[in-house]
Amino acid sequence: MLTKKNKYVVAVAGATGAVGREMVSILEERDFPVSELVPLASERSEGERIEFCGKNVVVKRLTKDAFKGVDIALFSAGGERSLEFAPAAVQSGSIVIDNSSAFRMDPKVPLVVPEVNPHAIAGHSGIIANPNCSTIGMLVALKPLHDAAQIKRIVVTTFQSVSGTGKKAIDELAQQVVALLNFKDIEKKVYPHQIAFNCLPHIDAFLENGYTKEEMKMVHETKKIMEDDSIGVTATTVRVPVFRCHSESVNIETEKKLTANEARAILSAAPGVLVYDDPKRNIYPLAIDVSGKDETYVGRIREDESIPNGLNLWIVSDNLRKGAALNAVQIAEELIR
Ligand code: NAP
Ligand code: 3JN
Repeated sequence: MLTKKNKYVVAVAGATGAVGREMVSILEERDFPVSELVPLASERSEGERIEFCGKNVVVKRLTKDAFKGVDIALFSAGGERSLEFAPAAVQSGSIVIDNSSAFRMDPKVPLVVPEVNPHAIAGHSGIIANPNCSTIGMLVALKPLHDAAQIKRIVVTTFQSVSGTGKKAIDELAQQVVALLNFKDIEKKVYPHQIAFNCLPHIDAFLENGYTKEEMKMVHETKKIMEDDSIGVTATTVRVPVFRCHSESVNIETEKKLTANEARAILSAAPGVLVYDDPKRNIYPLAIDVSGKDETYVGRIREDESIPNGLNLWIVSDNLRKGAALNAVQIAEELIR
């Protein structure tokens, strides 16, 4: 349990990464009551400085001893590090909010999107898991529709930005674009194919069933967060040459009929959702506009004319914010409330 305090010691494991840096800036932006920030990373970053609230805080090495006195530990240093260090952090008395997939499907670990299932936080025993970025964006928009009309099936195709892969992938896209525009050869270190000016239907490892791990994360995590195993989910996840924000084309089939206007009205009142849907004026969510925003943007809301009760939606959210760092900080805010 977290003891109520005026301010908390907060560690960020993976503080030098794409998600970790965003966590640090969101803690500051949202005025999270931090008495001390403890940025942790690998030995490569030991001694580097991270700016937080006007101060330069020295990055320490992630070790099992690093969590003494830490109240809340935000983890975004990869699944292996979470498996190795999160139990030690809990042992030291910290509550861990973990961004990796390491504990997401553990029945003892709540998997939380605060707009969808905040009540699940109460059941934690030291670790709370943050879902995958593609799942978070989709469910912020779909939960209110599920409450209104009971979703039976979800068919989703994602268009995921390179920042979802981390800082090396951001550099790879930038370098490939510059190289190609200068008629030079490209280097491929992060992705198996050229990502510049290309779309890769491949995110994370392929599984025996032909899907990727990313696709199956969306299937399993959706059922757990919505607390409804009856929802059918099928996903195709695609990496696109966009720096930031994941876009998703989502088709849902519902038990009860919802018109596009009814869906628009429900989503307009939903927490964390912004309806951005006026195609006649070329208004629909775009990755470049949603970048840096907290809300999940929804547009292109249409009835699926091929079935009696179906809707199509275009959902865009900032993968580093709502898809990762912001969702984790919102969980921490719920914890201290
Ligand atoms: P990234 O930009 O590559 O950053 C990785 C971070 O982990 C860096 O701070 C790195 O430290 C640290 N790290 C790596 N190996 C380490 C080690 N052996 N010991 C200690 N620290 C180590 O990656 P990212 O995009 O921020 O993602 C990090 C993790 O967050 C992912 O692996 C994933 O589990 C999770 N994530 C979740 C979502 C989501 O959907 N919710 C989205 C993206 C990422 P150095 O700088 O010292 O190398
Ligand atoms: O690729 C993306 O857009 C999201 C990536 C998420 C990710 C990257 C590396 C490891 C994850 C995740 O959160 O599912 C993991 C992981 O399995 O922890």
